[in-house]
Amino acid sequence: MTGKYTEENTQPSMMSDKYKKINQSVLIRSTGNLPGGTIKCRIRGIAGRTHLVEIISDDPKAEPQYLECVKAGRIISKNKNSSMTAVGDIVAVMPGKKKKGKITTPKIMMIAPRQTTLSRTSIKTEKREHVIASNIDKLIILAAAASPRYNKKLLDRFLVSAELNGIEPIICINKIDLEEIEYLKENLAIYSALGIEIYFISATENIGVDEFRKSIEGYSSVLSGPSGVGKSTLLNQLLGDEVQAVSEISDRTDKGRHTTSAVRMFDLQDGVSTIIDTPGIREFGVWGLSREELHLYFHEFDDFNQLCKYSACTHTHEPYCAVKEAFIEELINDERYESYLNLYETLPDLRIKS
Ligand SMILES: Nc1nc2c(ncn2[C@@H]2O[C@H](COP(=O)(O)OP(=O)(O)O)[C@@H](O)[C@H]2O)c(=O)[nH]1
Ligand SMILES: [Mg+2]
Ligand SMILES: [Zn+2]
Repeated sequence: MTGKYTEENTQPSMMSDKYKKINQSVLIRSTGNLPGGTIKCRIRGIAGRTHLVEIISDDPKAEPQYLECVKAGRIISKNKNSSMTAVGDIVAVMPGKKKKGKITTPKIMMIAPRQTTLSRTSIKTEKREHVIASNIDKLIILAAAASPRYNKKLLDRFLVSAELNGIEPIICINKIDLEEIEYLKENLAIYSALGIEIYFISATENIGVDEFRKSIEGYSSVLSGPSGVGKSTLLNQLLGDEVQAVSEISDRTDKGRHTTSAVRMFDLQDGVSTIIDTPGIREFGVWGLSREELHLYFHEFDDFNQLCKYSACTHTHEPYCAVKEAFIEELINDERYESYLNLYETLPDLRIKS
């Protein structure tokens, strides 16, 4: 049995809500009625125009069923200012129909509002949200003890982004076979002090992987981090090889170009947990946050925020700033404070200039 689309995701259409053209190929409107016969699916991979989706079944024991589909010309979606589709999205798909002896490609008719997203600023324009993955519970921030050594500024960007989007972050330091564990624990102690889960593992030596797996069991997770830190190696440890093959997808319809999906969803062997693999990122621009709000995501500032002389203190240059004083007195970790200043510079300033 497959789920029909009749629930909260579809809302009665509003008179004023017309389809709007957002680019050359798609018209969207934010609400509306779906035609009969659509089925509820989850996007597992996107390569070019091709979307690999899994049919969401009411029966948890049913064999998984997959479809390759494309976006319909008219879509019901609230994603006007963000990636139209993303891995993890719940969608309504109209199955292929017989036409002149051929079967038409199934089409995505509606994208359900996203519960959570892992987003970054778009490479093309800062005004658009680039959604890496959606509807996830946990963000696994994978970094390496060495080659390449973790970058705390990048960890901090991921942490801010996770909290901003309501995703629970987990820091996972791989390749601990290459560094003294005591040193690592001390160097990263600030994160456990902030209440963030942190694991020390070696994917090749299979150290700490089972313990780490327990932290993601029962959840939808997304795996992110720079390239070379061991994402593929860790995935292979977490999954059986045969499970991986299922999500292979490439766009064969694009003339000449053959793209493979960089972001893909996999199932853990327990049959409930999922993990989304993402390509290695070098830079990560936090999306949807202004400079003025940033300090709310650095929780070691919580005790000092209210004590600054100026209520709109940005904790960067103002006199009588309690946060800065705490930093000078070494009550606030110096690398975290530097990270704050660094991130602050990259975020938009929303104050009205007079
Ligand atoms: N020493 C060591 N090397 C590792 C470990 N995990 C992965 N590697 C190596 O790091 C390199 C990059 O791994 P890969 O999984 O491709 O990283 P990805 O780019 O994040 O997917 C490979 O040569 C792996 O064998 C580890 O725990 N210890
Ligand atoms: Mg890889
Ligand atoms: Zn201040």
